[in-house]
Amino acid sequence: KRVTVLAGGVGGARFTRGLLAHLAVVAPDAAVTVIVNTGDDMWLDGLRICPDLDTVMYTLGGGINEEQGWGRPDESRRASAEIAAYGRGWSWFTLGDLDLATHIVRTDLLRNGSTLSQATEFLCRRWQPGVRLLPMSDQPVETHVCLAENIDDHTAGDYIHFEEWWVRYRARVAITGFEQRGLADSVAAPGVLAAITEADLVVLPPSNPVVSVGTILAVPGVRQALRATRARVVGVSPIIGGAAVRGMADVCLHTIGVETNALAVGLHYGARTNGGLLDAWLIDETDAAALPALLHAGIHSAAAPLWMTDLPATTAMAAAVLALV
Ligand code: GDP
Ligand code: FO1
Ligand code: CA
Repeated sequence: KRVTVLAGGVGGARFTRGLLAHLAVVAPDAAVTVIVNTGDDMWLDGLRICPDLDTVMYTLGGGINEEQGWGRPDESRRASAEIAAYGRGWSWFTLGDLDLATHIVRTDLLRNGSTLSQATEFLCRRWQPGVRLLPMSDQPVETHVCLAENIDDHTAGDYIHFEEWWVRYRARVAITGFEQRGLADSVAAPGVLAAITEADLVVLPPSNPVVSVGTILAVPGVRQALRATRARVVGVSPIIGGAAVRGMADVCLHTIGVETNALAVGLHYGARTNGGLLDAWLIDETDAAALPALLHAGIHSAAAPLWMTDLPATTAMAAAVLALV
């Protein structure tokens, strides 16, 4: 009846779309809460940008650019071209004109005293995502990476924002680790801990285990809430056949010393019966050889097709998650 998802951007958003489609058929009265990573958030051009919140909001609200997975379709870039003409902004980070309106409204709300939760609720009044969308925290938390080499105007040892490393350098510049600024002192946003402890099912969707789900898990109280909830906690592997399906999650995993395969990520989350988080773990059918090791580790697992190629495939994935518990 009450389902809570801990999501990043594209992977979390697409999975939740399939989950909603499946629940519409089997449990039309189910209520879904999505707790979203805000570690990718940043100030740019004087505006507060929340990439993962917007990706989930646009995807579920029917306003996403399906090809690129983030931002709006039919975008224009006149405003960012003007900002670039002043020599300001990040030329390698696209802020489309339609998307800019979202950032302007959000920043206006924040500057007038709204919390990020309140601003998100306001934006969702327009987009009607069909879920309760909660930022993981109302305090700013920003993931930075520590560079292991010199690049452009940066020196080894410098920290740069995660989005600069990810988008500008495509994660191809070596790093020594992640620093989640503000995380230790952050407080879970209103409703976040209750959404976990009072859920009937909690899903870790196929989001980046390090910089998306990992960041949410590190908000004080979240891990304990997951350990304490009477809900089943089910994860869906973002790794298929030893590869990050889209994006560079493999580099993130390598940085924290986790191998890029469905077994290693499942063991990284760990069995709830053994100090970890998972009651169950869904892996791709091509990774079925990992099932005995997962079961041995106390994680109830199954294999199913995990490519979110279209809505029917994603809906079937959500069905497989529900079938596991
Ligand atoms: P981001 O914030 O936009 O990077 O999105 P997320 O953190 O929510 O998800 C990104 C992760 O989704 C990637 O690292 C992939 O591992 C995973 N992913 C993307 N597409 C698929 C898919 O079709 N199937 C599965 N199983 N994982 C996917
Ligand atoms: N991703 C890109 O690869 N390039 C971009 O220029 C870019 C702009 C952008 C603007 C707004 C937004 O909400 C998301 C945007 N993204 C962009 C996606 C996103 O920030 C990252 O790919 C993920 O956060 C990585 O986890
Ligand atoms: Ca993200």
